[in-house]
Amino acid sequence: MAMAGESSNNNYGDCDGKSHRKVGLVYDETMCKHDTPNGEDHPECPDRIRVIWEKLQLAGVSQRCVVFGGSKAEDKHLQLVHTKDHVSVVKSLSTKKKDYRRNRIASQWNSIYLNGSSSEAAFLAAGSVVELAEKVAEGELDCGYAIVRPPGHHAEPDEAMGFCLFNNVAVAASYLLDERPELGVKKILIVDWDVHHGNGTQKMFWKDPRVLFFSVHRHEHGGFYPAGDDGDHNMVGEGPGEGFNINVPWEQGRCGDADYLAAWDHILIPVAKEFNPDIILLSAGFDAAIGDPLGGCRVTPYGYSVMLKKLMEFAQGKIVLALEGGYNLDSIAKSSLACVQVLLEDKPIQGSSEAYPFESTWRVIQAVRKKLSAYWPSLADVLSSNLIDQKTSTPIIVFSSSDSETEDYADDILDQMSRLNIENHHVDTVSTSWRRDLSKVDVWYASFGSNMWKPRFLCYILGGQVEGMKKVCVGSMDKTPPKQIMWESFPHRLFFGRESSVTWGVGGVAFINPLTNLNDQTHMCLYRITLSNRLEQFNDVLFQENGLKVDSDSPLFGLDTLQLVEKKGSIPLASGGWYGNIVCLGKECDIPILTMTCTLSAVEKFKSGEIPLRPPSEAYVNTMVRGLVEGGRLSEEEAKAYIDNAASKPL
Ligand code: Q9C
Ligand code: ZN
Repeated sequence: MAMAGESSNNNYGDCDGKSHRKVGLVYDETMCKHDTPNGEDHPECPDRIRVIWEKLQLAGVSQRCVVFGGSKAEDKHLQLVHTKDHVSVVKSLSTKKKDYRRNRIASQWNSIYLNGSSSEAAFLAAGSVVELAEKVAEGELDCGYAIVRPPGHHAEPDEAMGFCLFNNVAVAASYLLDERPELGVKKILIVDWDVHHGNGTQKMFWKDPRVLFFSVHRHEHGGFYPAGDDGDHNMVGEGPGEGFNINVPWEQGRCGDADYLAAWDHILIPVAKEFNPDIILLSAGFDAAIGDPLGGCRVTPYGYSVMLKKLMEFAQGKIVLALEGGYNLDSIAKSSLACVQVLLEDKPIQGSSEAYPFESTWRVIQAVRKKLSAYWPSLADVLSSNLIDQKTSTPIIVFSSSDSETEDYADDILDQMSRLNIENHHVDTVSTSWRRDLSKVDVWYASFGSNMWKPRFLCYILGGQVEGMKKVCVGSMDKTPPKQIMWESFPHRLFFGRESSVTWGVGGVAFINPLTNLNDQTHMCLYRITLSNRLEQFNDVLFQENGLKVDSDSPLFGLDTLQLVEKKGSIPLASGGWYGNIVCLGKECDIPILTMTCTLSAVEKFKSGEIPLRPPSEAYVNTMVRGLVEGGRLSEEEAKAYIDNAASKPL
């Protein structure tokens, strides 16, 4: 792989003769040396910046930028926002000979790991953002992107936190304001679109009216990292800085382009116009991206490019992006590329977004506008009801962390499960109306994968795990076992796909094509979900299949959806999981037979190879075989041949 310095060619003009902006990029392989002390997996991994850099090179865009290797921050610049003590503690890490000394220090901070190269990487990350910001402020560059790690926005004056050692963006902002007055930077807008609240940055400029800090983040009333009230919308700054701190705290996950762009259009952009910054620093975490294992939001590369484009209308386009979080390697690479293409202004932005913001998004936006209108007159108007009537109502299930990602981490899964239990309970006792309504309905849940084995399916009802499963199920709120079980075959194609799953490890898992094909027959085990809260169980199975968590507004799958699926055959739910497509296979005893599989568009991706077809793991095969054999459907040999056939035929 090329090192940063090798490609610092300055041919930022395009071959079509159009003039482009002079875009700076910082990349330095040295920042990859910061890693966990014993090589344990961690989401904030060295490959994050490597994949971004490789993507920019492969796409041919880094070659059109001015590329810099990193440079180390000076102590006195770090001390503009950090205590002397903090700077010297981080500096001392490199001289420590033993991991255990560093581990001791790391353990005193929240969510921090350290190795012998952490200090060097931290100084480089902060120094690189300083250098890039300086060049943009001077006019040597128009704008730029610092592809740095460790990230910075959680780091507070006297402590490291949340994978962050120094607050890179805050150091750069203070450097411009305090150390380089001759550059004429008097007002800085810091935009933080990382999915987490930028608590460190907020603290550092809390009383400073020269810095307008805007953070949009998943908050969930203080339940999302970094938990607490700091990210609340009532936190507007203090003293001379009052009104110069703006938090947009999402109440739920699954926020996507529509939600973020609504916050842009109805809060950030009008305020930015009034504030009229001299330069913009962007805490560009990409963990609100679709597919991120920690964020649970759904911003697309297109969404990021539109948000960035809108910011480029200010400060004559002087904008500096600094990488913060972002833990799905593919998502952060694609999102970064989209952003650099916007910086280069080399093509019109293409794409489209899902329809509307969530109802909760409008609620949050209205609350923020109300609170901040005391300081920013452009926020004073009440949003028209035509506007806020355009909304996606919140389904029961809130995307949290997908079951699908190989990048999932045991800690986060456990985290998610403990939340699930609490929230299930909350739903049960506080908001029960939909659960009561649905208790009068019967459905058959038809399974064609591992759930054909009853003990495995019961994990979704009773909780727990069976042999071969790498993950524990939380179970359903209603623990009544299925009342009736029967087997049937349906004319749908069974296949196996995906590289791996959290529950089964490496290997594909079972799907059926939602479309019927009379040449195919798939064996399915039907569990009768009868009266008394049984459809509630169906919802609980659905969310466990899709790695989702329960919210209190309405069920993901309700009576209306049931009618719809009976009429239309299949309906994709906006669940974000792999099994978010409900297919009605017909009726038995006048009860609808429902199954869950992927969407038609996912089938297309399997066909094209964009998502891999993969034979299932041994553990998964064994579970299916047990189901088929114990259910009296096939002999062991027949079952193995049946699976083998489905796994080896092209789609
Ligand atoms: N249960 C950034 O995105 N998660 N930091 C800790 C503890 C920490 C994220 C979970 C997430 C930090 C820069
Ligand atoms: Zn983050």
